[in-house]
Amino acid sequence: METLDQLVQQAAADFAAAVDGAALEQAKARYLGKSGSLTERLKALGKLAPDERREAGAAINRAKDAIEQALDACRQALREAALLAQLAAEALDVTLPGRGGAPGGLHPVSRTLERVEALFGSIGFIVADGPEIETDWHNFTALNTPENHPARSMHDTFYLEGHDDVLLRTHTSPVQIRAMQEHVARHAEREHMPELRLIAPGRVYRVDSDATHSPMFHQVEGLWVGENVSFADLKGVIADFLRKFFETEDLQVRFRPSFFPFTEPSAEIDVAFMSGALEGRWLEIAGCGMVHPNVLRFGGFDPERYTGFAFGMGPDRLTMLRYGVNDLRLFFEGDLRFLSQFR
Ligand code: 2NM
Repeated sequence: METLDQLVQQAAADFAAAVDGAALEQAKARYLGKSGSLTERLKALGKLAPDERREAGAAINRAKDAIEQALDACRQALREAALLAQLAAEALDVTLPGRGGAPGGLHPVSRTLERVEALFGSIGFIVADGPEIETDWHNFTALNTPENHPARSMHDTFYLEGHDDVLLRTHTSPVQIRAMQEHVARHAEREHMPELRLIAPGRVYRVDSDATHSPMFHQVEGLWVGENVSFADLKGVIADFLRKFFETEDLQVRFRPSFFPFTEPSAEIDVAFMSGALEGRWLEIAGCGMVHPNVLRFGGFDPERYTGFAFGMGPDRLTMLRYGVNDLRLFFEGDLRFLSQFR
């Protein structure tokens, strides 16, 4: 039979050879378990004479301590190895550059508005804005709209509850009224007033909702007032703008007589592309006209001395044409699958 020292050495070697915790516990059982080799020796003590028993028992206990120490050392080593393996497996390279967020982008209608502002800005138009909640006077009366005009009805215009003279603006024209009044007040002392050139982009509201109408939509209106502003200027400015906006000289522009309360004469502006999917089809794109003398007067200008032209167009529609979008509602649903195509 092997000596206790050999047993201890054998146990230590077995423990060291264990590849994981389970193997180590199995090895332990071979020595310290119920019928482990060391346990058997303890049991055998009973067969020894009492005087031999004490010394043999002490030797076995020393061997048991040594085996348990070896076991602990191996348990510790396995734990450390497992921890190192886990750390290696879960290692993060904190020096890698961050992934970052996906870059956002402007809404397609905002892109159109920026483009319109830049193109008109290049010929001296400033951008003006004003309140979306307006008075009946600024939205209708100052724009020469008769008291009984259908646009003033509750079917067409959102009024604020409890007010019959406060409403959500139905166009950005009240901005032009405010701008005219401010301009005239600012230059009241001068013999020659500088020209007023502005565009008014923004949200407007009408009681209307279907595939081609949203109760909220966008408008850009423009205004040029001066001492010799003519319909010829209007035609040149608009045609030039449209060719630049659509980035093509192959664009036909026509002015079709029409009516608006705030302009006289008035016209609808149609365009026809000379290539592409919409080739040859006339599309209504804007309204325009010479500012009505009553409107100039409400704005503070003397209509005997000053004339002006104005126009209004829908940037939502301009955006649909420029990008080939076929449903207006896509602009207002906030669906990223649609919007991210314009990044
Ligand atoms: C349009 C069509 C024609 C317009 C008129 C004015 C103002 F305030 F100067 F009188 N601003 N915008 C106008 C004229 C708007 O939209 C289709």
